[in-house]
Amino acid sequence: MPTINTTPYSDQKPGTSGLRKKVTDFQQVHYLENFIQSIFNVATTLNKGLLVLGGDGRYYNRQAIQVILKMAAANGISRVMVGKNGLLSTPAVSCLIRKYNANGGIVLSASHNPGGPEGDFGIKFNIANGGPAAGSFTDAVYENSLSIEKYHIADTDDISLNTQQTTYIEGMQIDIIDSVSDYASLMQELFDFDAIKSLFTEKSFSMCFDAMHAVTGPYAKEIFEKRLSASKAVINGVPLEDFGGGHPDPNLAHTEELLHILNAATSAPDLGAASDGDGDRNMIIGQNFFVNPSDSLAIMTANAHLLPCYQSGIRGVARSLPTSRAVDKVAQRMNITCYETPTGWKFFGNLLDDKLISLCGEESFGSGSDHIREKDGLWAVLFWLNLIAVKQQSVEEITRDHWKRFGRHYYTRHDYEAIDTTSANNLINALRSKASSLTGEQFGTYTIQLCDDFSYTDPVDNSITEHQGIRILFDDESRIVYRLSGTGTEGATLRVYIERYVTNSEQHDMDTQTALQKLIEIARTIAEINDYCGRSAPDVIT
Ligand code: VG1
Ligand code: CO
Repeated sequence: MPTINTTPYSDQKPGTSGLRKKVTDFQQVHYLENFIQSIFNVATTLNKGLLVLGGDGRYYNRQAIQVILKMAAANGISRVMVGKNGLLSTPAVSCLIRKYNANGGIVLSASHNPGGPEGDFGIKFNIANGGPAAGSFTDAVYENSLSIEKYHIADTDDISLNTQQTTYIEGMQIDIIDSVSDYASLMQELFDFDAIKSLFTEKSFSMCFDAMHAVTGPYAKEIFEKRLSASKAVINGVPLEDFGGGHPDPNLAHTEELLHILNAATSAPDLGAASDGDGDRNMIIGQNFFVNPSDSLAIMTANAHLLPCYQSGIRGVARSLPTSRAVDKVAQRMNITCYETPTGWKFFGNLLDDKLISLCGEESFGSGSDHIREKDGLWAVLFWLNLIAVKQQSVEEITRDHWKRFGRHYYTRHDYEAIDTTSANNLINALRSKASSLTGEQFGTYTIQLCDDFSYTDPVDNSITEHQGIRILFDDESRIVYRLSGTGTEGATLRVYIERYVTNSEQHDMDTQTALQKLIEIARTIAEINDYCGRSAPDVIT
């Protein structure tokens, strides 16, 4: 098989979730091939093994799949399972790897980043447990990419991805599979589909799911409309290469159409939901009511025992550092451990594999459980539907009840996007160096109890991950966290996470930005955001 000479690129370092770059970067000569060969060089267990391959359907998905298939054949992989039309959601890849004992999977996606010829593309590698590869693996891939001199690729025609079939490239078997059925069946095993179905057929309950022209369209139609009889539940359900020009990020800033439908004065659906480019994120809303993702994780934890799949109870839970501490309150009450991890799903893998936790989540609209090793957007929507079917309460009632029982964590994230990378690094370094001296400092009524640079020791393999974000804890349980994004493709993005804990239920109805106003100002002052970044306001507030 042909071996092609190549020269290395210096920028193939994966971030929070795989390698994410502009499409035009991936279109550079040998750029894609170099990175894929580096993966194959490091993932030696793929040799003579099974690989799962698919993507979120964005621009360059199909071209990349053809290249990867030819390279897989030339690298000694025995068999590849590919989603029809090249489509597989991130959770579906995780499900397939586990179900068919694959040796790994490649997901082609830049997740919630915009797509199209001028947009972003990305590559994630998942290991045999179905989850994202750990930092040690991606570091090794990056090292390999820095000195790569050749790659292997079969010299053959493209294959058709449009029909389910089994075909071969130079002896390597390729199964083009239905993208949806295995995943949909797993969901049906986990949740009480009869109870959910009766919501739609016997009660006057209705829902609207916004697939944002991303990968979940076919999954949502099969699950909500076909299996659960929720008629006309899905909007923007056809995957498009540029997501219809939209930003496939399920939050209040990017789901205008869905919000309009849910906030209608008459006949608004009871539940609104959306997911991102690759289907691993979720947003849950009720009529004129938004469920903060951190609250969603806490509510799931408090109620999981009511659902068939978690009847026997929850072992433990985990949340990423910037996620609000709402779930900590629940864990405390339930007497289970709540782990605090760095940002990114890869840190949950060991905890799930070792059965230390059953549920986990992130503030960035991600939640999941031990059913797979990725966050899972449709799973979260089904969880809420099942909960509504059991409790016979609205989204708002469930959430307000929760606040009454556990208190409310007002929570917001302020993003400063595309700022100068050096300035962003300077800001974080300055915070880091003054962290320890901030303890005891007072800002109005707020006193800093602790300020540090978050470091995580994995309780399973004892690996240490440092410099994961600056956290400031106040004596009233308020908190500010700062970190730089690891998924952007332009300059740096500073994320500032702010929360305040309020137990008095008479104060559970404030506007979030108003409730957090003082802390927002304190966060800007401490980090000197204006001075370092020249920005007087964030670009995106979630
Ligand atoms: C962001 C989120 C993080 C999430 C990651 C991947 O990372 O903050 O919580 O795990 O995206 O999600 P960052 O480094 O930009 O803050 V996805 O849906 O892009 O695979
Ligand atoms: Co995603």
